[in-house]
Amino acid sequence: MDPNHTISASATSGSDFGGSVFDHVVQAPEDPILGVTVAYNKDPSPVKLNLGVGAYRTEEGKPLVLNVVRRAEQLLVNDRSRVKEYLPIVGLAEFNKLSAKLMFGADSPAIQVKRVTTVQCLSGTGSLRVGAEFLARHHHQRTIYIPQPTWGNHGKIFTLAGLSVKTYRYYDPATRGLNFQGLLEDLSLAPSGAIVLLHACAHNPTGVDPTLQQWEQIRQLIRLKGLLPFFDSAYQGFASGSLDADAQSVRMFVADGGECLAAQSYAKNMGLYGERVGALSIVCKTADVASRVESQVKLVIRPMFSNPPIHGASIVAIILKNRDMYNEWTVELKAMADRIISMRQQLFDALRARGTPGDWNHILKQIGMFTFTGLNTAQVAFMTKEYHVYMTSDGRISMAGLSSKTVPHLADAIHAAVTRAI
Ligand code: KET
Repeated sequence: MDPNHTISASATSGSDFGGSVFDHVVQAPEDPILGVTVAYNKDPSPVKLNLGVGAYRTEEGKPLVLNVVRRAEQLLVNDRSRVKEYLPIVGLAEFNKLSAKLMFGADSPAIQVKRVTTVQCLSGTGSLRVGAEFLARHHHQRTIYIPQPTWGNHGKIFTLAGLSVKTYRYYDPATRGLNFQGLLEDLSLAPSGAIVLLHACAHNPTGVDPTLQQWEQIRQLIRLKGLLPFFDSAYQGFASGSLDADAQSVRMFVADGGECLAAQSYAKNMGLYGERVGALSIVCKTADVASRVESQVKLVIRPMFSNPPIHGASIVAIILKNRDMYNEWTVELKAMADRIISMRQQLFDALRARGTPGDWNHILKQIGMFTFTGLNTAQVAFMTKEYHVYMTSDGRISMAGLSSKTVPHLADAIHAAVTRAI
């Protein structure tokens, strides 16, 4: 090689080209939900309160690792026969079987005749995404109807998966309840085959669920119109404290012999947020269809994340298969649900005691982790600025982030926001 022709280091160093190849990249906004925690973390105030993300906190304001989860982890650590080999593309078989039972019922005929395929995915979000990508490839109707409003990530997940997103009316701000007529009208106008996203229970962000009677009407309409239900089950056990009661809506749609999808998350009900444990089930007409569907779901997963992580799914499997541990889990789950319900009563009482104008009964009536307060964006901004209370701009507060100690501060903030007529 001719030394005179060696390329000088400076000629190739990035700095000599002036700008970055990414100079055109603009700063993206923070996520509307997870960004609340980012802002909260930056606030030095000692009275700051994070009611943004839906994550359970104890009465002391601390994150909670369930006792039963710690026990399961101990068993995992002590079991020297466990290895870290890759799981199959569809995940841990035992976890999938037990997750399907949890969702559809221990004696579900659909499971018995093998018309359900269940695959382990990356928590609720990953399960929704895999299900949506499968539908975008294989379902004849690529439109999905999501409730208005809904969890902020739904629209993005489905759009990026290749589905076209439309909304159906769900919440009526005037009554702070379900817009049942609007829902029925919008779904009856949906084209045949359209996918309908339904929150299995504890609708996020509104905390408003259909009654069982209303579910039955929704079911009839969906079946009559040949729509395809896709359930998002992120809060099983958190709505009522009972795992079976919170799965009723989904089970109604499986009992009629029809087809549906369900995305399950163990983030909230087992407190496994960061372990990213969830499952996607596709309930088909027959075992033969279910087996072909599973073969195609594997083709979605393999290039996306290859196969799912082993640790969290192993924790879940240990708890679900051991009767004693399962029972311990249900007790701990009920305690979390009950603490949230007691926060509802305490916040309601605190506002009443302050004579805060407005009807606050919805705080008691709403179901699940959140209260959809009805506070507007300006009121939320005021509460954050003046009281260091962090919540999503749509007025949603995570009741699980409250404690007896912080209720008075929140009530003061709400009272000020409402009475200052912002
Ligand atoms: N579905 C719904 C309805 C939902 O509220 C969440 C999370 C998820 C799915 C996804 O959870 P995962 O962690 O992927 O299993 N909601 C809370 C956290 C978040 O936004 O990521 C929230 O609304 O605060």
